[in-house]
Amino acid sequence: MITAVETNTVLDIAAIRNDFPILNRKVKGHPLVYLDNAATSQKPQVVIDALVGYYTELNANVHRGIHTLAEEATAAFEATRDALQQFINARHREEIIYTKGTTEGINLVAYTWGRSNLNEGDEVIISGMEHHSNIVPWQIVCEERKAVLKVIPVTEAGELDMEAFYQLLSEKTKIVSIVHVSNALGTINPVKEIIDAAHQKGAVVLVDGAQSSLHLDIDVQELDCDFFALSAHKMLGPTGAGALYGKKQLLEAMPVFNGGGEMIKEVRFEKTTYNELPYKFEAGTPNIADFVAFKPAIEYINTLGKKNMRVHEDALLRYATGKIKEIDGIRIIGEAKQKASVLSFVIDGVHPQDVGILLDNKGIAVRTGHHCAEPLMNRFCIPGTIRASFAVYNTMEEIDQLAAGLKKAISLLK
Ligand code: 7TS
Repeated sequence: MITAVETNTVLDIAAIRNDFPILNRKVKGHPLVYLDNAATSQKPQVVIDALVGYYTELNANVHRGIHTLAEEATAAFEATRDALQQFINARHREEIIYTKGTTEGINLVAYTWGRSNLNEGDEVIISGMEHHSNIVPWQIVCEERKAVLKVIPVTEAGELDMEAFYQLLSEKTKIVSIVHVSNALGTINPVKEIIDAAHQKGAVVLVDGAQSSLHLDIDVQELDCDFFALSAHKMLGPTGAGALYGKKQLLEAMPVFNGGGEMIKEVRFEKTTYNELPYKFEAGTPNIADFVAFKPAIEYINTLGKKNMRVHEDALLRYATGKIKEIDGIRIIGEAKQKASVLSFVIDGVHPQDVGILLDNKGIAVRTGHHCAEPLMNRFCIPGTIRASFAVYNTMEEIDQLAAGLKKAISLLK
């Protein structure tokens, strides 16, 4: 029997909860229990204030005007790039390309680096636990360039089969594109080992950091990854903003992505020349407000400290895992040794969606389904899972409510 667990965190979780106004709302008459953080995190008041403040005080287009608003908006917009550079420890600020999110970052690499570097017979390695956004762009570009997509299998425990990876890796491998933390299993993958091995064969590596950038310390220079993609909305920030890190030399050699304003130096009908990094990849008016409000999210994470957050999140995961295992008929999917903040499970004879609906009736938000990782679900021969994913503002009491809600749902559905 699992009883209350000490989180040993130095953080004041009750005070942190007060920073997130949405946590005060009720759903179907019950206090919201938000356990869908892997889909998107909630936003602290400082981020909401920055969004409102931008439209109240600053709104102007960036990089184009000499009037005061344009200058202030540009400064606020660009300040986030500096914050991001520090956040992931990139060597140069121009290595931070603004994107709409992880999906766009991966597509950017596939369509620019991929189209100019992949040739017939070359190989791209991904894994069996990728989100669709790290599968489909590679399928598209492999088909176009007649390259071959190879997939690292996933073990029963939900870890990468590293022996199989070493067998797949060869001089034919041109890129390995790999998820850092699986959104469906919570597995933390050994990306440093993968990067070092890929580099020895002359391949580059893209790390999908959608799920890791809030929970793990990210140092792109130490990792030595060639690309790293992240989304603001999974890091307490707004939707519609994200970043792609790329090593400067690679980004400089890559062809442009979208064409339009901002990404050009000079446009002539005969020939157009392109802007320097990072603007060469940033065509059109961006989500200015969202990038401005991304900075306070990064600062908020820095103030709490990722290590402190991890202590609490790991305690939540341990406690939830123990609680769920006590319930008859529940099977956890993904029991890797290294996990972060995600607990996926199935219940014998019960469809995940039915459980999700019953939990929602109690105000408990979980995600059910394939989590945009259909091949992974097929690997485990299941239609989907019930996924509870945790963030720093979640509590042990919320996990107790989840466990009670699950017991009730099972008694109704079985
Ligand atoms: N990669 C991983 C590992 C993800 O978890 C997600 C989103 C993406 C890429 C795409 O990120 P986006 O911000 O561009 O959409 N994952 C989820 C999820 O688990 N539930 O909803 C979205």
